[in-house]
Amino acid sequence: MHPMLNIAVKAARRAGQIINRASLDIGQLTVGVKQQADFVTEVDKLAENAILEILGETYPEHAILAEESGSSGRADAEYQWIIDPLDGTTNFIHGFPQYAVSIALAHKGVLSHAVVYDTTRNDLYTASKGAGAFLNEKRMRVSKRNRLDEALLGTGFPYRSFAHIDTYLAIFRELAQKTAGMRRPGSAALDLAYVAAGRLDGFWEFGLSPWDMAAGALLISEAGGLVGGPTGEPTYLDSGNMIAGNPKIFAQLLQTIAPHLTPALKR
Ligand code: 2AM
Ligand code: CA
Ligand code: CA
Ligand code: CA
Repeated sequence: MHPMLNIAVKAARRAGQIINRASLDIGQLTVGVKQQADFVTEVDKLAENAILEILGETYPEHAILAEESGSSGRADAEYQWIIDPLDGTTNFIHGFPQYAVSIALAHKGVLSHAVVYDTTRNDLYTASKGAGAFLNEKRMRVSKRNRLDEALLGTGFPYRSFAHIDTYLAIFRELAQKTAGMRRPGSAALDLAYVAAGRLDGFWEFGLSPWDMAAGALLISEAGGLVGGPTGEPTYLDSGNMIAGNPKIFAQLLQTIAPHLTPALKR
């Protein structure tokens, strides 16, 4: 394992310990609301601090983009860590066991290492650019399913910004009729890990943040899948609008979604 990935794994496991310990006593959680339906707990912050401490000890010169503390470091830093200490906070608060730690490293803007850690199952998803994607010790591949009518898709409902809800629902209506099913587990990072592992054949969501997507995106591309914006362009990390899947399903998703897109979603 590459030393940088190794440090990321160490940080993810430390955050996972904090999350798992706290999950035994969710009745004691103090829940804050950042904005309407956007919740944060002290566990999100403790987990993030633990990650930042481990990364900072080893790589003090690297820049950081983390959900709870924002960005820090030099704008011209070669390396940037993109961190979601707890993806699926709403699930965590409810004791619904579907959440994860997500840590990615970008080198000169290119994703190079990724960890998604499913703390409730102790499942570790990792990837390094050019070296493949792994679930624990085992190599991951995206699914080979090539028919949309046999495909199981993951998605996330709009929850904060409802700018694209009509478009979202129109696409949902069409895909609900054209696919084998859709799942909305509530942790985007873990949904993307499932695409990489071949459990989901595709995924789509609008309005995501970079820390929801960065690690999962590298898992998918290293597992042989494709990731892009709604028209296939590579700008999803900026726009937050993301389509992913095995290559066959990715292409069919783009085709299905295209006629619904508004100008704002084509940017
Ligand atoms: P979070 O738990 O790290 O905030 C995509 O759906 C992402 O949106 C989730 O992975 C989740 O990341 C975030 N999110 C925040 N509030 C949400 C809510 N009320 N419902 C669904 N997702 C939410
Ligand atoms: Ca959040
Ligand atoms: Ca998140
Ligand atoms: Ca989070």
